[in-house]
Amino acid sequence: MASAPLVTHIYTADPSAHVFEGKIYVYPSHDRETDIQFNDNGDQYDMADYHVLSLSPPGSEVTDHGVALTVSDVPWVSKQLWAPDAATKNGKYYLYFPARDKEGIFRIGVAVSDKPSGPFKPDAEPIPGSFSIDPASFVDDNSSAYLYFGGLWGGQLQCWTSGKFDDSMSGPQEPSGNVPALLPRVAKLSDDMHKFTSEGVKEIEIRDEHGQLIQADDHDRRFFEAPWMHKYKGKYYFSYSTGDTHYIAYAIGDSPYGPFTYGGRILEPVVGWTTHHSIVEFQGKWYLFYHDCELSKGVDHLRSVRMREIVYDEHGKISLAEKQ
Ligand code: FUB
Repeated sequence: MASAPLVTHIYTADPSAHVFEGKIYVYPSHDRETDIQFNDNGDQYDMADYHVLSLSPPGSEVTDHGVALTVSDVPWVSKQLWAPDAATKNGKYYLYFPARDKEGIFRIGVAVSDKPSGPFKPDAEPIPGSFSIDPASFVDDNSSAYLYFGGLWGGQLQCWTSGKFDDSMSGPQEPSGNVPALLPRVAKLSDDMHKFTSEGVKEIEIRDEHGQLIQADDHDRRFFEAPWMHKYKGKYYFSYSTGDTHYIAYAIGDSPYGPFTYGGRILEPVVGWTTHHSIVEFQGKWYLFYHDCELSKGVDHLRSVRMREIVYDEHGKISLAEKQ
């Protein structure tokens, strides 16, 4: 059972939801019409700006705050403003966004605003040391802030296994066989939220019930893209898309760095190839934000953001609430 799209006047995808100033703010990609044919490199996702949405309470009218950042605002970007996220600290709001630089390599930028709705002013350069796609920010109870990121195939994570960009690995490639799957990444953010700390970028381990790393051939459980972090009852929940098997899965750990143990699936495949989500608590209830292509009748790069309530059982396992 799908919920209604949050908005229908524009196509939106990759929703990152947060509660700021007592409202739910959603930071989605802004999908647009393009003649680019579907391919496994994701060239058809040719987005050029971001809009910010807000609502309070769930079910109420959604406000589109208009263009918050556009590709021409960002000196280092060539194209493809993909899945963003936002965070607040020190009284400011930070928008984290992936895009291809002038060499066609995905990097992650940061832009700042005094308001959660933007407009956001971007830094002139991407975050030093950043790469790949799908940044997801998480500010812990002690105010330490982290950026999770990574995505395979068009998202280029497989190009960075040596630590340097390897163009020969571009496109729909990843390890196969009984070897560990590629691992998502996390970096602690500096106090000013503009850089990674000297800790650098770390890999995040996702393990099975026996403590073994999820293997590359385990496409139902291995990380593909769309990381998200939330905390529930003191546990860290790392959730993600499995990509070519189209699930939203999650893993649970005791630290923001992991390791995380695979916990199950939150969302089965939706209409469309991609699946991407976020999880947020609002007024004591928990919500999953996600997208699908029902409104565009399956056109893969024209997606719509939706939300559904989720619940936890006594063991901390997540499922969609039956009654929505
Ligand atoms: O929207 C472009 C890409 O599609 C995102 O970065 C991925 O997570 C997938 O949703």
